[in-house]
Amino acid sequence: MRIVFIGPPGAGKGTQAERIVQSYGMAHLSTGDMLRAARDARSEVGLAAEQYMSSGQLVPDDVIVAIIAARLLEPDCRQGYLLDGFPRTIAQAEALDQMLKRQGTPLSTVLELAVPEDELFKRLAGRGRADDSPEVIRKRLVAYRNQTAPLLDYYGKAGLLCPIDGLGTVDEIFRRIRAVLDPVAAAS
Ligand code: B4P
Repeated sequence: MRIVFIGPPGAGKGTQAERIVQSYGMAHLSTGDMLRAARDARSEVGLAAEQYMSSGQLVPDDVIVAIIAARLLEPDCRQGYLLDGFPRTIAQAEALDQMLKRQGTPLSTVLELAVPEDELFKRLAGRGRADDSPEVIRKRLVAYRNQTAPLLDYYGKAGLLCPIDGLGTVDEIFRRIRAVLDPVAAAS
């Protein structure tokens, strides 16, 4: 399976992604994790990305698209993958479409993890990462509304979007995800 996982900051994508990749055996491609690793390694890309991440902005599309284009060519992606946090803009989604078309590997499904904003504030305040201060969270939510939410319409029109209620315990939410993915896995 080739899956895209969309949701607002703090919806729990990373939390559920761990379970999905373990259950279904696929590569986990988290652009947030990749950027944090690049920043910690003090690479050129990581240091450039840091200024955007720490202020709640999205990292420029060309930087992220280049990272994903290289990653998708690695051997572990042949068995399928979960794109966690990518694409986050229409330009990224269009670039992904072109890559997948060239490879002849269409997406299987797009999961949207839906969580109301008041709950997102609670979860992110509890996590306490450097980019989880109230002011930065607000900026990230605005970026989500303006730049990422249009993807829901984009993938809805493509007939790929599956909304998941992201409220409840981690186990409850994972059961909802399984109910969507089991039939997709059986068909692929
Ligand atoms: P990401 O790393 O993708 O992070 P996120 O959206 O903040 O978090 P996620 O939804 O994974 O939440 P989590 O499971 O941790 O992005 C960070 C930054 O990187 C972006 O702001 C941007 O600058 C940059 N970036 C990444 N991808 C990019 C792209 N494609 N283009 C441009 N820029 C990009 O959960 C959050 C908290 O909730 C945790 O504390 C967790 O324990 C808790 N939680 C989870 N499930 C819960 C539940 N059911 N109930 C209660 N709490 C729960």
